[in-house]
Amino acid sequence: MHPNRKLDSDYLKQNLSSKIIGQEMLFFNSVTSTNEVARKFASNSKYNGTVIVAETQTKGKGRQERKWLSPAYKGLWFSVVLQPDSPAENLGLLSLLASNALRKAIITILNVHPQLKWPNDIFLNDKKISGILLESVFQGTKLNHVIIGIGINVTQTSDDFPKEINSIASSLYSETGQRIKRETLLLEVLHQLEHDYLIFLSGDLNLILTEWDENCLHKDQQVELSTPGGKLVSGKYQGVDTFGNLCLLTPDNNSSIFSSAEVRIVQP
Ligand code: BTX
Repeated sequence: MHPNRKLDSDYLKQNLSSKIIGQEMLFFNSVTSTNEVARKFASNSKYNGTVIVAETQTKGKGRQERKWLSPAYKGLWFSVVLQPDSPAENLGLLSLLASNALRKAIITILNVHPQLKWPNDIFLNDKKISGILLESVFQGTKLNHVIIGIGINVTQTSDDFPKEINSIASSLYSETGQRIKRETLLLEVLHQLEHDYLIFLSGDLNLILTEWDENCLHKDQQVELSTPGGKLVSGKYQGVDTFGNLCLLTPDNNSSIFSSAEVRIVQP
């Protein structure tokens, strides 16, 4: 497969099976961040389900203003605009939904089983192969729109990652030895996302939570959380609540709930 092959937009449009997500797909060679492009459309109801795809990002974003490396042609870098008629507190669930949909798409295409790290990282063989950045705007107590930014490392080899992240990051090719068409994976991700999004809209939130929980990397583990305020909290991971928040049992036997933090597994 040619290493610098652009995504085939005609093939993608012709083979799309979803009815909402991806009906409108916008393709770019290079953008700062697909989430930034999506932001321009996101509040207009005409763009519900729109997908913005770029071959490379010059300012790909991770959470908390971290950088996301997005080398040209080597991965999938895209954002999905959604306008669910949903209470604001369901945002955390959408985050879990996105990572679980991605997990299922990877199983379907590559027959390997990634694991999920709260809130929405995807790991294969303990390496980060994908990341998700949700950005949202609220209107009162409701979600106005959500931008789900998804990055999937597809063909990078270990030389493609700078040494600071070389031991923690990897790609689907590096971990499986399988070369896949990026189009096939993108179509499957959009299909799974829509499948699970329709479940979310129907209100069957338990299904999303259960599937996510069963595939969680740190299930029943001792973890250390670093909160956005810089505080470190240790305890036993107890699962997620009905809003997708992380529940932690601290050493003094108290249950604490976190809506945002970084999770690190503490080796026994
Ligand atoms: P995160 O904050 O969990 O991860 C960012 C961290 O991951 C970085 O600080 C770095 O250590 C590491 N990292 C950077 N690039 C990569 C990479 N390609 N693979 C593995 N590890 C990496 C995760 O944030 C959320 C990432 C979302 C990316 C998508 S791409 C499309 C959309 N547009 C955009 O700007 N962001 C999203």
